[in-house]
Amino acid sequence: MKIVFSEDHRLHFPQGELYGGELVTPFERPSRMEYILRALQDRKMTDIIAPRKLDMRKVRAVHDRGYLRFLASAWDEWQKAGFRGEVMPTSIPNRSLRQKEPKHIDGRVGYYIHSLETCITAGTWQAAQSSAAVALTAQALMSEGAPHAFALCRPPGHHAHDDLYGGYCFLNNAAIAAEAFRAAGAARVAILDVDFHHGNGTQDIFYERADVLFCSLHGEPENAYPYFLGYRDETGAGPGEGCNHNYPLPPGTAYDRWGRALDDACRRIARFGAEVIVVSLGVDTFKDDPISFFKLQSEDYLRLGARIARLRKPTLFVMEGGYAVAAIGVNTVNVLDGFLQAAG
Ligand code: OKP
Ligand code: ZN
Repeated sequence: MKIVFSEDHRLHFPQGELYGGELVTPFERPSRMEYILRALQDRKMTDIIAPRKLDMRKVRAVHDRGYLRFLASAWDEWQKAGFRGEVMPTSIPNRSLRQKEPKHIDGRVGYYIHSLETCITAGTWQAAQSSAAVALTAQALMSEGAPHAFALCRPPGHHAHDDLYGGYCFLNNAAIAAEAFRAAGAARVAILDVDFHHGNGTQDIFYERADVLFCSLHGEPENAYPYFLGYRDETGAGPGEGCNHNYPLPPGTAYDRWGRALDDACRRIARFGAEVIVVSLGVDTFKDDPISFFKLQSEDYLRLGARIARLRKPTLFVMEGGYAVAAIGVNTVNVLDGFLQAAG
């Protein structure tokens, strides 16, 4: 399997994540990639290439222009305003307030964020762009004939909306790749999001679209981040009605139940007639994940990969979350391994 990866991810490593009223070292940290790379090497998956130059038009096909301008200049503006810490908002246009972009950076940060744990630093924009380039390069390899690929993206993407960042995500790598598959001629694309957290950004981006099916298995929003999206009754709107499927699951969910939801999602994807599948691959469903509450075991990731392979469709894996760092290498590579074995 072709793997795309960029060392630029290191440029994004905030000192702080707002967690339980404290600023802690972010769970989403560079060492995650080192564990995955080591596990790939152990499994002799060494076909790793650097991304091609980023085509911004493909990013603009998904994201709002004002939002991209904001991301590109946020750090510099923050410095110019005389702020000394990392970029974080103080004021958010919640309910009853005007949805209008201010001029001052302190206000603009609030305007473009949806959850406050995520800081922007000097290198964040470059890292986010490289992460999108990783996803787009893997997508291009597939449009050029590869049957599958692994985009080892960092920072992750599935919480990023067209004009909102948060949940460690800035550019929605999976959505950008899905849109690029459409532009390259795939009539129907399915996105299967198996990260522990609901892919609110991806759902929102394609919510009214009939050409992109979105299925997500995740911790139920009553009890899990991102809290404000991901209920079962969110089924799409307008032409996209019936093209969005959420599988919210309770604390303690193990593979018996999780696998049944996966099976249902896979049957929907087959029925939808997807020509290509983008998998938002998070392994924070693992039993020891520090911020999640599912109970998957390392061997379950082999079964996950094998189930996806049984769809017999070109498949792009895009890395999302997973924070039990010592185990994320084995778990991630198990998905790819299970997929390759079953794909034959
Ligand atoms: C990103 B990805 C938990 C707080 C959660 C943000 C989590 C973002 C997850 N108590 N904060 O989907 O893995
Ligand atoms: Zn997650």
